[in-house]
Amino acid sequence: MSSPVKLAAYAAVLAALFGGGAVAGGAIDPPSATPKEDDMSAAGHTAEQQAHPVRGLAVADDGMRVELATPELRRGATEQLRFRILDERGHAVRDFDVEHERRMHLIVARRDLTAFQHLHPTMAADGTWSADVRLDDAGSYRVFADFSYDDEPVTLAADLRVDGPADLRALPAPQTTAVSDGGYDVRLDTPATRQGQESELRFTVTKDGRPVDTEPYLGAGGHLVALREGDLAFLHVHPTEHGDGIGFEATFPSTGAYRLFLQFQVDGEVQTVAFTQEVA
Ligand SMILES: [Cu+2]
Repeated sequence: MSSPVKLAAYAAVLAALFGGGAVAGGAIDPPSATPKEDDMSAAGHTAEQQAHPVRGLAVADDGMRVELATPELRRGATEQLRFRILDERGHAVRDFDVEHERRMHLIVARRDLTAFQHLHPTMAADGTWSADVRLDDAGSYRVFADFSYDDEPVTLAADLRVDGPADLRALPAPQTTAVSDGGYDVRLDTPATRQGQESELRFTVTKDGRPVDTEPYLGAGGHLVALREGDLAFLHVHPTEHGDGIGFEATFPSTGAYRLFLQFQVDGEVQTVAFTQEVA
């Protein structure tokens, strides 16, 4: 690229960054002014990201890495989990996009998928994110930092240890009904799911046999995290607007078992419920 063209492109990127940053930054976070190099032009990234049906298998991807400052937490105590997202030069990224109403979604899942937490950490001025978390069971956990940067969805993940005797369990067999942590009955209706094909996952919530009106949560009818058994690959799913209940579209990239963690809100309280999904 010749110099004038390169400079023009760089200026356009800066304008977009500062323009977008000023609007979004005013809403929640202190504005960040970290200029990007011209290699951040996103055209190549977009196609590459869309070709990635699974994420969350790596600590580093697409020029960013997650650095977990607290790779070990004590069992049964409220501890502060801290991490940063670093760019290629080792600088903390601070100018995240707002996605699903937040700049950062933090998922903590036990390796055997028996434990799941979805947290919204807060960011300090130096780019360090922190969240209080309490893990009552020893074992190995996966920490997913799910965010959007430069209009690209990114999910990076790192391992977290909780020391002590660990009792690992097998994944529960698939069932079409489950009870949320707050006692709501949830039914999962899904046609047979096949690898590589888009499937619709539809959840309906009842209590004592009567339908329950759920409230919007994170800008949608609900929030769904799908993790693959074996490697905890993190699937990207899309909420659907149409139909009854809470619906999502998901494409399972391979056969095998997945654990679906649905969250929805009723009377201001977030409910969590989990299902096992077999994919043929
Ligand atoms: Cu979130």
